Amino acid sequence: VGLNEKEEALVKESWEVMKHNIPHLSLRFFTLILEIAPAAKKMFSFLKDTDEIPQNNPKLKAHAVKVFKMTCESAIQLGEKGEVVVADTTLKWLGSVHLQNGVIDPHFEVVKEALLRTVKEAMGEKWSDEMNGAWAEAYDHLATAIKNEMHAEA
Ligand code: HEM
Ligand code: ISQ
Repeated sequence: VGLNEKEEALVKESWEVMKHNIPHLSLRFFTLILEIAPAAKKMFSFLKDTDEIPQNNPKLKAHAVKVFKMTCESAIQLGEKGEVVVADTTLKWLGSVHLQNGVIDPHFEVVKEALLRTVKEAMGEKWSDEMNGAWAEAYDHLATAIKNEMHAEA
């Protein structure tokens, strides 16, 4: 089951606003992940040997943009088709990347919280509980698909 029409509209509406500010929001998203779970820093290859503020790290920026866009685009697709549409090979790849980097299921809650806070900050006045719920549901679908791949491989 995907999103209902109202939720789909809310996800689309917020993406229309957020897509004009992708680099900034991507960094904000990652910064929130590390704020919620500082220990996660050592999991990311591009941060291991640096105390540098994430803002100045081009590799981090590229990764964060990719992840943020993927999450948003999959939310939109979920609204339209009612299923997670990330290419099958991509889903398998995501499963193994995360498994290899030591990601475990509870970590997905951290990333979820960071994503929802990013949306909230980005939308300001336009943010609503319903919008939050729509993003939460969209994220859960993608996260579940990745976790399933991780479990299949483990
Ligand atoms: C790598 C997406 C959840 C930690 C990646 C990559 C993508 C991605 C696309 C590959 C980046 C690249 O090589 O260009 C996602 C999505 C998630 C998710 C869509 C949720 C729906 C998580 C969670 C964690 C996590 C919960 C745990 C903190 C990592 C790590 C890497 C990675 C450590 C490897 C980074 C490196 O190369 O050093 N993720 N991710 N991800 N992800 Fe995630
Ligand atoms: C990988 N997986 C989840 C979230 C991320 C945020 C920034 C950079 C890489 C990521």
